[in-house]
Amino acid sequence: MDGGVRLPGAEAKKLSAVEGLKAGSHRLRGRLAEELAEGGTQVSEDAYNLLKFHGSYEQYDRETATARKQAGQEKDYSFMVRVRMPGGRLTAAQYLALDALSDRYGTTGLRLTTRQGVQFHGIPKGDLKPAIADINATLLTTQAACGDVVRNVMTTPAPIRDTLHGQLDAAARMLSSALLPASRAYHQIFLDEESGSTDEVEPLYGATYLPRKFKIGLAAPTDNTPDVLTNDLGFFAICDESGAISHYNVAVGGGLGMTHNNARTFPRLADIVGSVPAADLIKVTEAVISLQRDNGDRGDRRRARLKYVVEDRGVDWTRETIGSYFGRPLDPALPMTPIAVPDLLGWHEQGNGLGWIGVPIPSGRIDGAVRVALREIVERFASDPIVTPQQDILLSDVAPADRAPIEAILRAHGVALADDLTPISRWTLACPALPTCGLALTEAERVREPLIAKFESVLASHGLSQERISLRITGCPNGCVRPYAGEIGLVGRVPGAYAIYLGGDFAGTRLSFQLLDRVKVVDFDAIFGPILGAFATDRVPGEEFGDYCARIGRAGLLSLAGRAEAA
Ligand code: SRM
Ligand code: SF4
Repeated sequence: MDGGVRLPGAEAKKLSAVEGLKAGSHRLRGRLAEELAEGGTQVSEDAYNLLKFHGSYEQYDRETATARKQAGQEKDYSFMVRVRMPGGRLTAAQYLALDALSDRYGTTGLRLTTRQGVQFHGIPKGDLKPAIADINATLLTTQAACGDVVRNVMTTPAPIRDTLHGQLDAAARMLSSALLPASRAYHQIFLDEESGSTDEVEPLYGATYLPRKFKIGLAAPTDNTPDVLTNDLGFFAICDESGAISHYNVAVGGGLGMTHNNARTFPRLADIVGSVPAADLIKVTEAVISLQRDNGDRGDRRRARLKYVVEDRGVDWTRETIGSYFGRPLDPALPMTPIAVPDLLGWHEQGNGLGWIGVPIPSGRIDGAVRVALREIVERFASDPIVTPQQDILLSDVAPADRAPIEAILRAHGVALADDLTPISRWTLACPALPTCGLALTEAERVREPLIAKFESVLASHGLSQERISLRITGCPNGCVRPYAGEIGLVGRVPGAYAIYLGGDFAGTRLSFQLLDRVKVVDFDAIFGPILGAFATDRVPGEEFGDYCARIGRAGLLSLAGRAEAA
């Protein structure tokens, strides 16, 4: 796929071009500073790849590309910028600064991401440096929000003021800052830090950083909203009798991206390989990162994630090898309470006399009236927002007396609150897809509402309107809203058609399977109608939809849908 370079060594292996780029980039600098100063609307391919490490993607408006080409014009280029904010936590001041930034640089509002980040779309090349500098002025960063490094660290978002949640929040922040690259490239290119060495030692990452992106999530088993098992490295907190975290169970090798028609690529959930005392969190994290640094496939970027190392070498090898980096074998995994995903929308108590309201944000898009409402609330009540892995926002630290005025502001701006929505609408995720995502094969965010309406009507016809079902829609198989870990996954295939995935569980502990490929949206009713109808009548008491699908299996579901021939 990539051009490739060969590095010296007995077993010279063809490395992907990005490996050569990283090695020769002087710790992620390349000619980025020069290119950003050169004017124009786009950057070179090398700069495109290095920019990711600093939190930005060059994109173009896919909608106008063909017409512009026919008119002899270049594509409408702009830059997406992603903020790294562990656990999705923002202060009120930071939120307001990000909101103001959207006006200053004319972006399409703020977009909350499935990894608890915030993205801006539509920043012109000439504004990239000042926009990133402005984000840093809020004490946030875009450094390592993308690229072959540890990405935004996720954790349970609920602002419950107990020891467990406080420790998880602190752990996510600690890991996030400890795992930033040592290179000062970012500070020199975007923040005008004076140049010093351009070949800093990267003690953990090394000169070529990691083979691929690396994702970390931490959770309490009682709140797996971060879908911890879909991360390269996941942690489940184990508490002692006082309620403090004493240990973590360590899960390794999750990841969801795959390529249609390439069976060598596949989604995978992480395996729990053991446990460590809480004090060893950073040490075991560095051990797992080192394992991936030294063993991940640097020749094929489609197969470079840690999940393929774990799958190819086996879980036992992985456990032992982590132990050798860690300095001793991991302890056996500890018993956990069942993994669950609670509903964080609506009003909740924090445990300190204050409360939070979870406000549903369809596809995480904060624009128009909802943006005005959130700004007014955060300004007036100094509530600190938290982005959830479901692309929603929690407004924390609300005094009991402020609940009614906050709700009134939301209502005055026509913001749908949790109680106004059906469960399927509350639990639907959709990725940006068209027109910004360069990899999108189909629509996702822009068909979210019509698809929900379709499901709502089928569910209503079977008396299932109040059934909690998770629906995840993506514009391609990369899996950005974790479609293979939900109950219904619709994965973009060709325009107007999706692959259907079923049988995952709500709590994110079981992968789904592909029921059918290339299903046109007009055929959804004919497929989901009979399956949901059978679920309504044949489920065992308390059985959830994902569990029902797993129990009936692919062949059974296909026969219900009248597609037995596809089995
Ligand atoms: Fe993602 C690439 C958006 C979470 C798997 N993802 C992309 C890009 C950057 C497209 C590109 O490479 O040109 C998308 C930008 C679209 C746009 O216009 O904004 C994109 N991914 C997103 C976001 C914004 C989706 C959302 O609706 O929120 C999420 C940003 C999270 C963040 O703040 O960091 C996002 N992406 C995910 C997740 C979910 C997660 O991490 O919990 C996954 C699946 C888990 C995983 O990594 O396996 C995910 N994105 C991918 C992949 C496949 C990676 C793989 O190794 O298989 C790609 C493609 C790639 O890296 O080559 C990708
Ligand atoms: Fe783009 Fe595909 Fe990710 Fe959607 S799932 S944002 S289409 S890469």
